[in-house]
Amino acid sequence: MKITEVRTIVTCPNRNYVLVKILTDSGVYGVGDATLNGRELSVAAALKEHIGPLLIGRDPDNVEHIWQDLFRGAYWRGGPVLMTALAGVDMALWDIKGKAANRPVYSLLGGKNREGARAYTHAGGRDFKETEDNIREHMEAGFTVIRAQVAIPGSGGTYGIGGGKEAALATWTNTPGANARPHVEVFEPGPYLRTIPALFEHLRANLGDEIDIFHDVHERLTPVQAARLAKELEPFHLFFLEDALRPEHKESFRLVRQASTTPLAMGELFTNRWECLPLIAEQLIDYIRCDLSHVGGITEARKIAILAETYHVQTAWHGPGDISPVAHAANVHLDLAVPNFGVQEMVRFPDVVREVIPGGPELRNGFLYVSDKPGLGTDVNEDLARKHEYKPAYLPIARRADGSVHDW
Ligand code: CS2
Ligand code: MG
Repeated sequence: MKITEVRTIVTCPNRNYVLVKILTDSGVYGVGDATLNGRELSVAAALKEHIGPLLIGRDPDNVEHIWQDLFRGAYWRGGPVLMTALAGVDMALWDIKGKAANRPVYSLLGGKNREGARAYTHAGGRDFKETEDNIREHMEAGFTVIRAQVAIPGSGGTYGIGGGKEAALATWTNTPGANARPHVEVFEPGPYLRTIPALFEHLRANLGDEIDIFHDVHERLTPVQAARLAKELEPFHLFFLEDALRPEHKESFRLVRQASTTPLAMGELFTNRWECLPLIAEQLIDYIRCDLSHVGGITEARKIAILAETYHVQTAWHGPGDISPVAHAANVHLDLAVPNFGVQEMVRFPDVVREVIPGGPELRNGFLYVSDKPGLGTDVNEDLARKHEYKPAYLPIARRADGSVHDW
């Protein structure tokens, strides 16, 4: 089999997605996800101008060889743009491999360790009661793990709230279009550090101990602040505390780890296994939560999972609305296969996304399932995709009250 064409498809059914379609001379094709939220066209250009042409004439079965060629062979390596482009190619190649072998991808990864992937979704609210009510709705829908965020007084809208139900939808946080500008939020550690322990005290008092709940810090704290938060949250038994620190400062996790037994998760901003390695090998985290679309795809995430398994670290792959159902399917194929699966983040995609990019995982009673179709089971409807043109859009920006830049 030979690769004959590499198509880069940029579409905006509800938000922007970048898909890679790799076609072969045998008629089999594969589809991968190369979406990088807010930087979509830079990945599309890397694919169109630099990476796609290198694949023509190659045998798509040699996934690892192509991966190594694109990662190391090009001298310039790593970073979110190139690793997302590589991830798109990698997923499309695994899709082809599965279709050619007439097996679903999980089967090629070692087969099923479990039937479904335990999933979590997002709850948010303008106050504690609204977050609590939103959690109750998710529990009624079958979820047993739920992320809880709440508006912080004085922040002008805080990451992850979106006012109740919207928190669990794959929607925009700002209005896309030619004049789009990032939404600016204020982040001050004082109100934040007072609010979050109080939120979890409220949730445990009203929801009991059984439901697994947790919080996403979104890399906003200093090491000592994160240590304080982890310690103060300890009585409320979080499932994990997500992304407490900036991705640059792996060594700072030692401080947080020493301060408490609150389980820690990290990784959605990492782009390769070497970034994960110190946290895994020193057992400074409990969950590694890279994004398959940003670490170079299934090939690299599988290696990260194996490293993690060696050190009692479980997986919790990033599954937000800004990656497409193709990447969500790749997540679940890997979730089913690895022994050290922990939990899978998910969002509900609106119908329009499911029409343009069909075949994503299905949720039943709090678990995600993929189809037994050969490959990833997902596809892109190119005619429909063309009708939904790219719209510029940005992630929000967090600033301190004095106007200086803070980590989002
Ligand atoms: C979040 C993401 O899902 C998560 O845990 O941290 O929503 C994140 O903000 C976006 O993926 C950024 O693109
Ligand atoms: Mg997160």
